Order: sequence, then C-alpha cells, then structure tokens
Amino acid sequence: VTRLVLVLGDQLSPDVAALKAADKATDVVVMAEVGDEATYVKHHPKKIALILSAMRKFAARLEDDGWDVRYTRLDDPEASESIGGELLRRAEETGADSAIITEPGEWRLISALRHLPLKTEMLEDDRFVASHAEFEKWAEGRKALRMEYFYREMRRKTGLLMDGDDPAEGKWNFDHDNRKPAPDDVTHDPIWFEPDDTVEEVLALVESRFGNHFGDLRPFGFATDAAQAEQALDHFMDKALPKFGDYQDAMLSDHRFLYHSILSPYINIGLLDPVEVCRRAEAEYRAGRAPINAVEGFIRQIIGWRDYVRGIYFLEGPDYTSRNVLGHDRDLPGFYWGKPTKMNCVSNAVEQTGTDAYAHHIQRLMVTGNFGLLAGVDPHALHEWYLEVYADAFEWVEAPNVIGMSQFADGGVIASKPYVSSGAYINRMSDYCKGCSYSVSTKTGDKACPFNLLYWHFLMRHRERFGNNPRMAQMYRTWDRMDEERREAVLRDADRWLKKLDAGEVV
Ligand code: FAD
Ligand code: DLZ
Ligand code: SF4
Repeated sequence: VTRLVLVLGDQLSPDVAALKAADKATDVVVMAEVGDEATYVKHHPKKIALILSAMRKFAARLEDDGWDVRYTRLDDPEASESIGGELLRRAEETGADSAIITEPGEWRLISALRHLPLKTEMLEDDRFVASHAEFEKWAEGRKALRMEYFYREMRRKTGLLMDGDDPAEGKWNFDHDNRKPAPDDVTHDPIWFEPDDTVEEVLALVESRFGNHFGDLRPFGFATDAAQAEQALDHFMDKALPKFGDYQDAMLSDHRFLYHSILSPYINIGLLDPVEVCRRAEAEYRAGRAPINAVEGFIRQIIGWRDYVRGIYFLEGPDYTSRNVLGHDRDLPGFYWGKPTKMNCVSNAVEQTGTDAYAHHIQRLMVTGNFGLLAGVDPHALHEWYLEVYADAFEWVEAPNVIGMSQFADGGVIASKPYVSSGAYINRMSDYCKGCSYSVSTKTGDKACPFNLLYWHFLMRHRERFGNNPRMAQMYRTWDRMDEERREAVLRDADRWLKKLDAGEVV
C-alpha cells in the first residue's frame, strides 16, 4: 500500500528525516501550500513568499530526482485550507493508509497531525546537533540550563574549533573581544536575488491573498533555493565574517545589516545545513582569513544558541508561549505595526522589520524586546508579533527567544536576569539617539528618553523578584543612592508617559 511522506515549508532539505526514511519507488511525497499556515498568525508577505517560492522549487527538484510529488498550490480549487486536510485528501486520492512526517517545529502542528484519522509516524527532525534525548540528558538534574555549558558539549560533539580536547586558542568564548560600538563605515551589503519566474508567480499570488498583512512584499530579494542560499553563504564568508564579532551588537540607521549573515531564514527552512555553515566558518579561521573572535562568536550563535533554544522549546512543552511570570498585560502599542512614534530607535527597528522581514539580534532584543519588557507589554502579544513579522520565525526558535530570553516570561529558564537597559546602552551601540526627539541624556521631564524612565519603573515594579538577584544588585544600589525627589520625579514621569501611550497619543 502507498505511504505518504509529508514535507513542510520549513523542511526543504533532501535529507530531512522523512525523506531519508522513505522509498522513492513506492512512497508519495505530499507538499501543500495552505491558507491556514499563512494566517494562523498573519505572516509578513515576504516570509510567505519566501516559503512558497522555496517549496515550489524544492518540489521541482524532488520530481527531477524521481520522486512522485503531489503538490498543492494555494490557488488550487480543490485544496483544503490545512496541512492535515491535504494529507487526508492525498491519502484518499492515492489509497495510502499511512504517512511519515518529520516532526514540525511547532506544538500546534504536531498536535494537529497527531490527531488525524490516518496512521502517522513522526520522526525527529535531526537537522540539529543535539537530539531531544541528548538535550534532556544534558538538562537533567541541572539547577540552571545555561547555554554556555551546553555549547561546550556541542563543540566537543562536532569537533568544531577544537584542537584535540581543547578549544581553539585555549578559550571557549571570545565575546570579551566583541561588541564594539557602531563603526563609522561599513563595507558589507548582503546579497539579494532578482525574482525569477517562479518567484514572480508567487509574488503575484501573495499580493492578492495576503496584501493586507503587515510589511512590504517588494522589493523581494531572498534566496529561494539551495544554490542561491550557497551563494549567500559564500558572500557572507567573503565579505562579512571577519568583522562579524566586532560589530555584532552595533546598530546603524544607514547600514542596518552591518556584518550580520542574514542566513537564518535559509538555515531554518532547510536550504542550508547549520553544521555545514559552521564548518565553512571554521575553514575561514583555519585558513587565516577570519579571526577567532568572529568565527567563535558566529559558531556559538548556531551550535550554541540555535540548538539550545530548540532544546528548551521541546523540553518546556506546549504551554511555554502562554507563560507570563511577571504578569505583564499592556496591549501591544500601535507603533509595532508602523504607527508613528517619536522613539527613533523603535521607529527604525520597526521600519526595517516592515521593509525587510528582518532585524538583527540586538534590534530585536534591546530595542523592540527591551521596550516591551520595560513597558510591561503582554508577552504573548509580543510572541505573536515576532512570529508574524520575521522571515526566520518558527515557533521552536522564536518563542524561547521572545518568551524566555527577551521577556523573562518563563521566570528565568533561559536568562539569568532580564535583558533591560536604559537609553544609554542604545546610545552607545547605535546612531539612533542623535536623530531622536527625546534626549538620551535627560532623565526626567518631557524630553527624557522613555527607556530612561521606564527602566527604573520596571525595576521598582519588580523589586521583590529581582532585588536579591546578585547580578542586579548594582542597579538597585544606584537607585537607592538617588535623592528622594529625583526618584519620585522619575516614577511620576514614567507613569505619565505610560498614560499617554495607553491613550494612543504619539509618544
Ligand atoms: P547572525 O547575527 O548572522 O547570526 C548567525 C546565525 O546564528 C543566525 O543565522 C542564526 O541561525 C543563529 N542565531 C543567532 N542568534 C540566535 C538565537 N538567539 N537563537 C537562535 N539562533 C540564533 N532567530 C530566528 O532564527 N528566528 C526567530 O524567530 C528569532 N526570533 C528572535 C526574537 C528575539 C526577541 C530575539 C532577541 C532573537 C531572535 N532570534 C530569532 C535570534 C536572532 O535574532 C536571529 O537568529 C538573527 O538575528 C538572524 O539574523 P542573521 O542570520 O543575520 O544572524
Ligand atoms: C510558515 C509557513 C507558511 C506561511 N506556509 C506554509 C505552507 O503553505 N505550507 C507548509 O507546509 N508550511 C508552511 N509554513 C511553514 C509551517 O508553518 C511550519 O512548518 C510550521 O510552523 C512548523 O514549524
Ligand atoms: Fe531610543 Fe531614547 Fe535614543 Fe530616542 S533617545 S533613540 S528613544 S534610546
């Protein structure tokens, strides 16, 4: 009897688990463009276009390789609107009585597929360094699940940047040499690709179906197949990797990509293999073309952070996205959707998000994330926003970064203290403040940078929880040393500012 092999829009690798386990001679591959996946949150049009274009090209590649592929287009009149519906329709069409599935990266879809009236075998997605079992074993009995220790295990397991049993150049982590303020000049621009006929067809479809979603569809320049993604990888290795570490945390209005790789969308949907990407970076180091601080930092983001957050997502379970230990419940302000704000940093990060479906790590963490946390925005609303607006966002990677790392809504599973800062940090790392209506050096009054006001407001709201955290003691001591009048003014002005925000004024 025929068996179905499901390939999802973020599983576009020829050696994804279900394809590896399948038999080309007898099994039938099912791929489906469905309305549900594009609208359960209203994904950025560029993200939808990336996924549908890459799916179409991948399906053609599988067919060339001799697979029988049943591919559903979004505008196919017979199509149902869901992945599960399409699997059942194809089962009826082919007489199949079972399906093999590579585990999706979202509990929502795992649950939907497990409850289908069809025999399904769900195989673990093995495009990660650590399996679920290995991560669980690592986590077992630990008081705190800190990324740094997990990362060392992954270095040992992969042999990346190892000299025998020792880390290259004697240290696991070279972050001390990284995180320099924004440079005056940037010599890197990411590589973009002209839409070909397949992409143009998808763009027209996305325009007509999802033109009302937040964000610009055009110009569209993402790589949409493995060959283009390889070119993007070559380009990054050649033009940006050597300076990746130095300017990893910097933000510039006119050079918004700095030395970042813009590879996450391609790695996450399967066009690039994460460990291969790291091997390429290591080769640059071994050949003397890129320094250790850059290469170690880059590799840590992938086999460290990326693999670690995936482990956390699956370890913590389906309720993770509804956690809210700080009890934050403010509505997501309209400026996250592009309404005007006088905060130049936020306006820049959101604007780029709208045009590119991209913002780099520090914009996500220290601008939009930091603001949300300081202002007490509902973490679930932020979670949905991040999932919608970034081309690289899939829940397994987005949720731990938002709920855990950025919003501390998981109570410290990921972060040992909340990532909050006043305007001073943003000013040090960017050129945003000079173009802002607020004054970053002003601490109270109408001109005061809202990050300055809200920083203390946040710390005071949560003193009971964080007052005894040794990593935050310094901040509370600073507050306690301020004179009474100043402290009152800060909290009063913060409250006043939040009232204006809630009243929908342009703030
Ligand atoms: P680079 O800076 O060039 O880094 C190289 C690679 O490292 C990335 O391509 C990515 O694969 C990996 N990486 C770096 N940091 C992380 C991290 N914290 N977690 C996982 N992988 C990482 N990343 C996503 O892939 N999807 C998301 O939905 C996502 N949401 C985020 C939300 C918040 C609030 C924060 C703070 C971070 C989020 N990240 C997410 C992590 C990170 O911001 C992006 O991976 C990165 O900005 C992607 O751009 P890049 O490829 O240019 O990365
Ligand atoms: C994100 C997305 C979108 C927009 N569209 C599709 C689609 O039409 N078909 C599909 O198979 N996958 C799509 N995806 C990716 C899925 O949402 C993703 O596989 C799950 O969220 C699990 O990570
Ligand atoms: Fe952002 Fe404050 Fe700087 Fe304005 S002054 S850009 S609000 S940090």
